[in-house]
Amino acid sequence: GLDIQPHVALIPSAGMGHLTPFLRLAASLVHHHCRVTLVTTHPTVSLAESRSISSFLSAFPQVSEKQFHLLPLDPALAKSDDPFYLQWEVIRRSAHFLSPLLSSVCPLSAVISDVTLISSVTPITTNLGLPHYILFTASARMCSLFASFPTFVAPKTSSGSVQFGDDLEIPGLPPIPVSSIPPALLNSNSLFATIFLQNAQEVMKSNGVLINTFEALEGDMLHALNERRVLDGFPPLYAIGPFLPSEFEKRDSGAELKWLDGQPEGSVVYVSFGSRTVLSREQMKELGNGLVSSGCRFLWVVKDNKVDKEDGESLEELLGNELMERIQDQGLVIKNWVDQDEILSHKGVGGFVAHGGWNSLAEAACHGVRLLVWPQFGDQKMNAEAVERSGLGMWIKSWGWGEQLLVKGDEIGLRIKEMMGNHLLKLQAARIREEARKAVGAGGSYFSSLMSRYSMVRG
Ligand code: BUP
Repeated sequence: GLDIQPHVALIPSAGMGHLTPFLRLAASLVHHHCRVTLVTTHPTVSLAESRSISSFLSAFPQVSEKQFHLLPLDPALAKSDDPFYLQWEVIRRSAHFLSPLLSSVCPLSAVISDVTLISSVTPITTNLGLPHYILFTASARMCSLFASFPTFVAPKTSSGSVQFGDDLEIPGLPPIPVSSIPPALLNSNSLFATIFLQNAQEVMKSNGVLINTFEALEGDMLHALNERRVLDGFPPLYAIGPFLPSEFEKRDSGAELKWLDGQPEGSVVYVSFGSRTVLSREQMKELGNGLVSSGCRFLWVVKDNKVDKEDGESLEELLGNELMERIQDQGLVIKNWVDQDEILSHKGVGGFVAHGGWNSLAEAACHGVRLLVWPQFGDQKMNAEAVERSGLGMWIKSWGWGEQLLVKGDEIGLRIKEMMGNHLLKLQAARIREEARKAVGAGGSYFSSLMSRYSMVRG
């Protein structure tokens, strides 16, 4: 029949940066009358992930959960010390469980899996004859590197290091400086590079790539990819962003909101480095000094552990009493998980100092909050470049990668002042917000019609 409800299985990967966009997509699919099955990995790396999954499932009882129990991994077998990259590897090594799991939820119309899992899921969807879509969880600019990576890695040196020229040339686009490439990709023996390469090869077999971005943010990249100027034969890229947070993500943010209510409009700098980035203690203090010296009001979310299951230190221990005292009149410092969307949508907030995780940047775009991006690792410089190109924000190339270089408080303070005082950025951010509003509905209905086409074909 033509009116069969489409049924989509979603397979997210590890880390809030990957889980959050999947849950937002799931919520949007439900609102567009799709049936959704969510594959949940057990265990998760962080508490934030397991909490987020539980609140999602209680908010959407119509979504079926399929529990995916992972094999234990001997860390000695995997070449990484990042708990999130290790979990990607664990999921890959447990992928044979996914086949019976997905067969048991047939009839499915399509499977959407995370970009980190493509090569594990492709054989299964091929075997089951199911359309397979990929959710790419970073910027379209990062996607262009992903698409073209296999053509850049050969030939390798014996040490496994990849020989790049000065810049990566992508026809018709500004080149990607080698200094912006995720450092882990420069050594093709690293776990990250191995997974990245396999997935970039296998993505070619997928039916399409979904991405949380929109025309006003990354129009030129989207066109280049879809006109196959980046790579011949790359699957269709569907810009279905910006993804919106959903009710299940609400947290009690009474204290932050009360403080924000007392601040002048657009005066506050929000500072957060995402869910898995920890600054060194020394860098944390310099950032604190920089925020104070900027003269701006600020709301700073401090993180002292990569994985939130571990015990942390108190703010006094982390920052010292002297700095804490100087901060008091000017800012609010928090160590807990905050409702970032609520904060970014508050009229008191005018700027955001961010690490460059794509979800955070897209959220800033949605709320018209200008950015100072300070990339720390992975795809974050690529994302920062996208933001700079769109006009939404700035980043300071000489700061280097977060772990490599101590940036002094005075310099940080100056740049924050520059970002907050930049009238052009403010105007552009407001314009991008308007465009984001328009893009929301379009992306959602576009995707739902794509999905119903599949249910018709298969129904
Ligand atoms: Br911290 C924090 N509250 O306190 P990114 C984060 N978030 O809502 P990441 C909160 O987590 P990767 C908090 O709004 C965003 O949706 C935030 O994702 C939310 O960075 C998400 O910005 C964080 O992509 O992941 O966590 O470093 O590096 O994988 O992108």
